[in-house]
Amino acid sequence: MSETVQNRIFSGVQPTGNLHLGNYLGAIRNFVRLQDDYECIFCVVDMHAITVWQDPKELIHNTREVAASYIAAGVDPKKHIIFNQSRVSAHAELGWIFNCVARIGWLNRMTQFKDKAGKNREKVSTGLYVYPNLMAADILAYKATHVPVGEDQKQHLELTRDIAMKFNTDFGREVFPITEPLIMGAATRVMSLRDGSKKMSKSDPSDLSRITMLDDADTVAKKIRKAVSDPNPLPGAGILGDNGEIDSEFRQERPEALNLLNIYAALNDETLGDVLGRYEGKGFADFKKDLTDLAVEKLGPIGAEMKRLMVDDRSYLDGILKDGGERAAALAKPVLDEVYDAVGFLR
Ligand code: AQP
Repeated sequence: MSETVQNRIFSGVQPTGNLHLGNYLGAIRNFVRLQDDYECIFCVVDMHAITVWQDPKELIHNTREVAASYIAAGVDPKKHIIFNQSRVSAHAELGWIFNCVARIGWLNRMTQFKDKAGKNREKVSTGLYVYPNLMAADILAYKATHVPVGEDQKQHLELTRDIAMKFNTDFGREVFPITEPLIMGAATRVMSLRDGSKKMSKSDPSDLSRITMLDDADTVAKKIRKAVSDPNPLPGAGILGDNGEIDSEFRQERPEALNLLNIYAALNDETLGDVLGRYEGKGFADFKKDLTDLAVEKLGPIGAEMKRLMVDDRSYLDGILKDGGERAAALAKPVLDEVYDAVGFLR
């Protein structure tokens, strides 16, 4: 039987291009911070990416881009595992079993599917619909005990827990752990620079909506300059309640201002209160200049290292993914053996 290692993390990012500040602050930066306390498996989830059409050449490029971002941000690929999902067949194999464990009603409740499919429900791939089952397989193939999740992935992790419980109950064995979410600190949701009610996203048609991890200093400056804001001066810490909650009127009426303030606080590793205290009464022009300098200071070196890895050190990068894939496969093999035995597959 494969053992459950305490404190094992699985997480991933889709190689769908335009890796952005939200992916960095909401996911990749947290990976770096978790690596001292957890045994980490960081995946480039290329099988999830193809649930919507991906150009094959771009998919390869984007897979390297995500892997490079993990390494450039500071994940240690020797100590932890970095690989792309399609290298390890256990994901697809366990994903199929979970297609037979999860219920249609559970998937019908997934809000991300509803958002992504929109009015096109009949025309999207079946992969997009069963995506959460594959995500459960990603996590449970390694018996991961913890998954760092942003707001948008909470529901999918709940489904993973439901699948684990149903599998354990159906087959009368405690095969899978009930994975715990790790909700990370501030800026779990970075919003679009063009519309403070929409999350910053790779697939937003407007380039100006996001700062990417590969943007150069001029591009970052342009995007922040053009970011939607308002003519009013910045508020002070008075908009925060006793428990740090943000005044609902401010949140509703100035979502873009709030987003820029949150981005600043997250990049500078401080609280929103600290930022508000410093900028109270100032206008957006000054604030945006400072935010630009900060974003360039924090993202610039990471972007430069990503480019170096992708262009000058591609064989090193590919070697990391290959080695990571072999190590991941070795961890997943006994789990899959246990699952096949529980299910009754003759081997
Ligand atoms: N705006 C965001 N703020 C904070 N975190 C974010 N993440 C994504 N957008 C934000 C986090 O990044 C991780 C990887 O996301 P993903 O690649 O699996 O796909 P996604 O969540 O669907 O990301 P995108 O960028 O919005 O892509 P598209 O446009 O293709 O849907 C996750 O941990 C996610 O929480």
